Amino acid sequence: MNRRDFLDQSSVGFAGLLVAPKLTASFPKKEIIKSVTTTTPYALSTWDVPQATLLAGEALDKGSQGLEAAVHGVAFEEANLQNTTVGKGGAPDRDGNVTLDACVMNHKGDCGAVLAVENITHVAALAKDVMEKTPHVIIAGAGARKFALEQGYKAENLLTKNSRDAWRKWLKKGNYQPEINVENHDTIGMLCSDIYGNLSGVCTTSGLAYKMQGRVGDSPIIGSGLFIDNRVGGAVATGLGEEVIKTVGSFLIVELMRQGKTPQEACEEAIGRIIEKQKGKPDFQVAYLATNKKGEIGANSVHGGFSYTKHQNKKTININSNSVY
Ligand code: SD4
Repeated sequence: MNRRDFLDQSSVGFAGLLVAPKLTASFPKKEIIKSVTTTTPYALSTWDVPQATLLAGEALDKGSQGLEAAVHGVAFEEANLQNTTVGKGGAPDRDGNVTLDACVMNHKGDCGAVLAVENITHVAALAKDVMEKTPHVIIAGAGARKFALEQGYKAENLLTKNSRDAWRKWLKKGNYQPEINVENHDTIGMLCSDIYGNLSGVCTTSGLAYKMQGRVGDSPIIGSGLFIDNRVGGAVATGLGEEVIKTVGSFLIVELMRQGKTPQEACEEAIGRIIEKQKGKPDFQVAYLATNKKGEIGANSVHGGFSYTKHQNKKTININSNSVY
């Protein structure tokens, strides 16, 4: 069979699959839903990050679009040297290189991501630039750094004295395993609903502490660390990226919400999918945060200790998530 015949036959085959009725029938035609609800605007972020969530929330209150607000909010944590899992001051890989991952997705379904970027602090903004200023969705490594410098980002040493000292201490342990435990997670996943109720999101991280060089987790992978469908809702993940990727966690949650589950039910189902593959109680943490178009919010995690921050009606509060263990 020549290539042409193959393509013709496949397109017939695929077309056959695509006309399966219910997949498209129930979607509203309009991409952007401009209904102002009583709950919007609001900003949600994984973990206890009041300042970042407040900054995003205030921007939304002033009428900023969701993605601008989210990128603005997470920039605070990217520059926060006390946060050792995001941005500058993030823990390095096992060879001592700090490599950052981030992605963004807006209400139109556009997205951008950068993977394993060195020397650039504000990788969420960089992912947004990939989305807006290049014909691509993902740019990795040296290419992402080069693009950042071309865009006027400053090259910085992201390894602080504290993170270097902690890394050297870890090296002395000699077991050469990345730290995949219950406590070592603080990736910032932020979901913003603007004054029109349009949803956008961001995920930014330095990834697992002492990972192998070049390892990339779920955080910059659209559908795993973050997914938005403005007709349905949005979800973000934090925790052991390998497990999130295996279950395409954030996409799964949005699809479950599309089928009628609340954000809470959808997060619980997605955590359940991870746990059912383990033999007994997992020694790692994964947590999800989700919201839908009604402004309902849900969160769930494998282990206790996960919380999220919400800014709404000029108040910023931290809320404990429920968990399986
Ligand atoms: C990763 N999900 O790279 C990230 C880690 C994380 O807080 O959430 N850290 O797998």
